[in-house]
Amino acid sequence: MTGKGTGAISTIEVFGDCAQALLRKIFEPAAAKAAQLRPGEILLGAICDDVRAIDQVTVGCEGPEKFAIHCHGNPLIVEAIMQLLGKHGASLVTAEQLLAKTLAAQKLFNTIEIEAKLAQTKAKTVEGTKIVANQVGAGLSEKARRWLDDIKEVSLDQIKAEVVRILRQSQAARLITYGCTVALTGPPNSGKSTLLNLLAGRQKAVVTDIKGTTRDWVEATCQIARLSVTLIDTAGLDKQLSEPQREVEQAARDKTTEILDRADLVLLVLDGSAPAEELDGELIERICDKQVVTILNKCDLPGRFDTGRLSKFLSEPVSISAKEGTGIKHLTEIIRKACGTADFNLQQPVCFTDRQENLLGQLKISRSKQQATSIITELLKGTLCV
Ligand SMILES: Nc1nc2c(ncn2[C@@H]2O[C@H](COP(=O)(O)OP(=O)(O)OP(=O)(O)O)[C@@H](O)[C@H]2O)c(=O)[nH]1
Ligand SMILES: [Mg+2]
Repeated sequence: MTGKGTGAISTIEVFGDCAQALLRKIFEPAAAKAAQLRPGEILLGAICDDVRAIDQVTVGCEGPEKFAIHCHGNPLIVEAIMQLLGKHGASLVTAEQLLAKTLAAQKLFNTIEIEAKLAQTKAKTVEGTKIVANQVGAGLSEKARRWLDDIKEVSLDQIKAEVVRILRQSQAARLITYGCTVALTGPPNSGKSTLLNLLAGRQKAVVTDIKGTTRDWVEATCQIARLSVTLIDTAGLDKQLSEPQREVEQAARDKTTEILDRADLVLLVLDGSAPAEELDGELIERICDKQVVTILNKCDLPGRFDTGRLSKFLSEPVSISAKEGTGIKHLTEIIRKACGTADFNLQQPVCFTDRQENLLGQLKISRSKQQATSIITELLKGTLCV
């Protein structure tokens, strides 16, 4: 029931027809007299397998067949107790699966709303929790209900147009809710690592004036413009390296391209104090269909970069000095805009799970109202795989 990872205490719920019988097999109470396991009792004792005590625990008797084992929070102890329960025939479910089952059994919520309850715990920002909460009794669940109610009166094209809008807005909603990955790229020495350190608010990456300082990628999680961002600093790509460095360069290049591929947003950092050089062709190829913010760094030095030489697809460059912190507020606003999250209306209907997105993708290309009806019904009543 408690979150994954190390904590002081973890709680494992044991419930169902044979819960008491199962607990009697593995729990040895500390008190000499036999434990009654009556609802309301809290007992101190040990969870034991055949040969040894796994942990000292307290057991809360919450109901005739419902118990809470409070053990020490080391994940290894939790795992050992879970395995022991499994060995004695318990079926193991995660807290998320249990919540999904409980909510489904209550029949108070449709599937989108259950997904929203589950997503609440995963949202990485306050705005994200609001977006998800707004899909309960409103937002996407309300929209889907309306589609079903009005299916006779409304044209399929009208529904499809709404679906396209929702899918478009969902990309930004996902970035706000679950966070986004931002990759820093550009030529060597342009100041990528300096910018990473500044945005992360700590010295994560090594900065020197030697070209090619960063070889391995460096990651930092931070908040930028109210977004939860995983920033990744990559190796500056340089074609003019001598033979002994080529192998390292190639490995760094491979890693950089992989990171660029999965980034939601790319910050292309250029040195504004140096004359424009032709950008690495492979780099341009990788980022040309990505959301890119072009940055002219080192604006504290005299500008020598001719922006007219930039490829057309690159955005109007933002001038900053990563060393002195100049222009960073403006940059964070541009980042929020580029992610489509500026002025985002938290009330609007959006998808926030793959299941919903897949179904809306199908709805977008549905051929008849009958087909649309079955997709919308699935959206509202389909079963969850958690
Ligand atoms: N004047 C000035 N110098 C800067 C600025 N940003 C970075 N530098 C300097 O530029 C040099 C290179 O900075 P890095 O942050 O290591 O550059 P990088 O892009 O990570 O370089 P690689 O890891 O080699 O690709 C260092 O000497 C920094 O102090 C800036 O805004 N102004
Ligand atoms: Mg670097």
